[in-house]
Amino acid sequence: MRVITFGTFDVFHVGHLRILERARELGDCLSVGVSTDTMNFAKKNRYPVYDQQERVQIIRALRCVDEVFLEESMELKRHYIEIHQADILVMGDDWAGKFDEFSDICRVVYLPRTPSVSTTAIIEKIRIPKS
Ligand code: C2G
Repeated sequence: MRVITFGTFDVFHVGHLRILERARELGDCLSVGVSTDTMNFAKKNRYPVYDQQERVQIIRALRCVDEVFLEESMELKRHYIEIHQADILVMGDDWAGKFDEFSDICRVVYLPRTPSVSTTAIIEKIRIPKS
């Protein structure tokens, strides 16, 4: 079974690791689409802290990950699922229901997010207060 998932994975943390490990356990090959800096800017109006090459390098180094590619656009999801011949699409449940349209070509699974950890919270925690 081939599994695919997508994400930004900025300031990599244990919530990211846990979803990738659980996704990999659903099959025997995990492909990960890492969103580009441009795609993030278009969506959130800010660039990630780590640039796309750094984010790709980190994801590629993980034992639970078999393939990594850049996700250029949300609109290309069907194309990515098809070219990676994915049987299962995994996303965190913050995306619940959002990708059900792909259930005609693969199983769509939303896994519970790891509580109490997020890139935004980490950035807030380490931000040095301006005096
Ligand atoms: N995640 C999680 N637990 C957390 C934080 C994140 O399980 N505490 C999961 C998210 O649900 C997501 C994955 O980790 O499935 C990546 O999260 P983000 O880096 O925030 O990626 P996102 O911006 O949601 O992806 O096509 C989708 C895009 O690439 C956007």
